[in-house]
Amino acid sequence: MNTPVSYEIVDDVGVITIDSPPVNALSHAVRQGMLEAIRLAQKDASKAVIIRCRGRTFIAGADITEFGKPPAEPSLPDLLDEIEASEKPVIAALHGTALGGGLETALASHYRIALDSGAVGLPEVKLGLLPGAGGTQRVPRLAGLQAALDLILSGTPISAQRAAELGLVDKVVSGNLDDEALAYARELIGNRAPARRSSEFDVEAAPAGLFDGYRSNLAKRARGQHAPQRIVDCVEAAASLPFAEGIRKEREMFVACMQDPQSIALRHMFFAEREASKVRDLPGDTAQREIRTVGIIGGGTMGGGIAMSFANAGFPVTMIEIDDEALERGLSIIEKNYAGSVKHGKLSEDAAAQCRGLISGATDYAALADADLVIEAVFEDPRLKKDIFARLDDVCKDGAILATNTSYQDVNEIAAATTRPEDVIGLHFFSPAHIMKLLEVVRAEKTADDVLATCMAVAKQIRKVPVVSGVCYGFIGNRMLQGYFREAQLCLIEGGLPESIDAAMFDWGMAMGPISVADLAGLDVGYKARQALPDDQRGDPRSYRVADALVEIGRLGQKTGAGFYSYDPATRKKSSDAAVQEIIEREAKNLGIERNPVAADEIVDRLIYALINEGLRILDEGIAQRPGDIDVVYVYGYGFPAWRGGPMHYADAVGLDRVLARIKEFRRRYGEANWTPAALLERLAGDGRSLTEWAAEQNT
Ligand code: 3H9
Repeated sequence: MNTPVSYEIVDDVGVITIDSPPVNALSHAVRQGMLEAIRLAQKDASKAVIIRCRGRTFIAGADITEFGKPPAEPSLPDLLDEIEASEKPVIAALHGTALGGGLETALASHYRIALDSGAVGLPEVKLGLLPGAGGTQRVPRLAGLQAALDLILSGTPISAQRAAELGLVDKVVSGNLDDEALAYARELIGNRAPARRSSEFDVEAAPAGLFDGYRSNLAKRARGQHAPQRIVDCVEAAASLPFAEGIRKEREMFVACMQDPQSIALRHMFFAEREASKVRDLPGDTAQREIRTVGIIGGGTMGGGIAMSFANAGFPVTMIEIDDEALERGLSIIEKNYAGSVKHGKLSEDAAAQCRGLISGATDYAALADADLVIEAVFEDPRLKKDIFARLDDVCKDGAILATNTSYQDVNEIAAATTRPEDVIGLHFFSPAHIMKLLEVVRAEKTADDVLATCMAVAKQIRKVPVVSGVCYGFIGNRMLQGYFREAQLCLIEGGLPESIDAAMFDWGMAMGPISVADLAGLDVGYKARQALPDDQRGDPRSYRVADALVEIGRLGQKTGAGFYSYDPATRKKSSDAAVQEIIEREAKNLGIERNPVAADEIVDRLIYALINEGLRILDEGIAQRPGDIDVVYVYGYGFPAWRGGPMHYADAVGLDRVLARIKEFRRRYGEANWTPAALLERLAGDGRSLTEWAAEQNT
């Protein structure tokens, strides 16, 4: 039987090797194997012990797939107690990413050597957890309280060099880590180095106000989240209690986090993000096309951001604009964005210049003749898009992938404007495209498998999170948003104010309230779209009258300094505007609506349940592959709080029967047109099944 942990003696050094792909997570088998090995090492002739890993990384943490299952002995804390108690010096040899329980294993060892390309971190907070195997007690002892708080609260890994500066790593080496670790072990043996236990180190005295300062800062920065506050409690315990008591506090807090719905939601997101990049009916070994150069049509905000995303990942990009003036404008926005990245310390001057140097411009489509992937990013005019694709069909080489960044248009129709619809796909980026991580990959009827596989892989290369969507109006994200915005506007005219609607959603956890989002996006966009439609296709008039009235007096949103709010021209700070309240009241009166305040929980339920209901239709139609994909879209593209797990996870957490009952209540109160329960919701709630159960059945 293959065991993930082996033990051997090399000269007088005991070597424990963990080999458990893909990331050497601390599964039950790994913990068991390590325990047996450390016990063997206590009894043999070895004089020191090395813990090292095979494969791409040192231990990347506890095995997240085991969370929520019954605990199996030995627990990680028990194992680490035995490692630390070893009479012989234990040396952890780190490469890759030593994360979470992996770094905690290293900290419970007596000495740490790391490869210079490595990184260490405690990312538990990103899973709604805290380091639960001594991390909150040992890091303060080795690196100090503030460094501990920063490392554990950010969850972001630091380089091996930085870890050495902080005292978390003793030695950083290059070359062959196995050899270096053995040499280090011999050096320690030669020096008769003791088994140096970090639990026995003193903790510095805490500066006055340190912990409360972090707490109040987190109340804003990590609004609504429990794990960060609990982390501060644990580090405070490290400063004030003996090690054993601090560990007890850490355990208690870890268990509280583990059972917290916030952590369940974040763990769901961890796996949903990874699963989303897999296309169900596409074998993992589907051939891919080679992408070396990229063309972008349109140098506006979207085109520029997309160009930057590719250049940042090392792809040469040719950006096409209609004339020199437009091209100049587009390139200068890119220039400004890079300058901003340098100013904010996100890129070095050199790196920014290198990326910028990869973007060139042209006004002739002939410049795209050699491009492997061309992305059209012009404004939403279906005729224009079809013209562009017909021209691309003429100039692009055989096998080039032709993509549209449309947010709404029918990708099948766009594909039909070419003689090669199999090469056409939708790549829907989110603004600002060089920052937002979501990429909806729209698979049209005739999109070839290798085109889809290539785009999923390229998305990862440019550090996006890809989610596959079928073709429908607005794809996954924007289609769902319609009901969400409709309800926001209805709550407004029925009795709310921009501030009360935004506050309800912001307090619930959304990154931004829907009224502020509308101002940011520009009220003229929806207005123009509605004007193009006959009256009977514009939707519920109560849901756009106020917005239309604002557009008609030139209040288009942030860009004109006024929309639902007024904006300070210098700072863009928003403020309420009595004139808007008057317009809301006037329009309500014209529509015969008697305004009454709408409670915050009703606002939240109406907006979120509208999202959920449409999400269920999208699943039923097969537009999204699985509920988790929709969650990824909403968390990465629409500011949905990750700690609520996305709209579909949230629906399961509330209970589909309760969601259905509330939607039926809304149907009774507000009518059939906006509140017909999705058929899938009726079916699942009727059978007492959850979306998670349904998704598992779909996969089998
Ligand atoms: C913890 O340690 C708690 C302790 O403090 C206390 C305990 C008492 N477990 O991301 P990738 C899988 S909490 C199980 O695509 P990359 C992943 O699902 C843990 N599985 O690769 C994927 O599977 P698949 C703290 C894991 O190279 C495959 O590995 N640690 C785990 O882009 C490849 O992953 C963390 O939070 C795991 N811990 O990135 C670290 N990790 O191929 C979480 C990964 O079937 N992990 N998998 O889809 C990461 O951040 C990244 O995976 C890592 C590699 C940077 C390691």
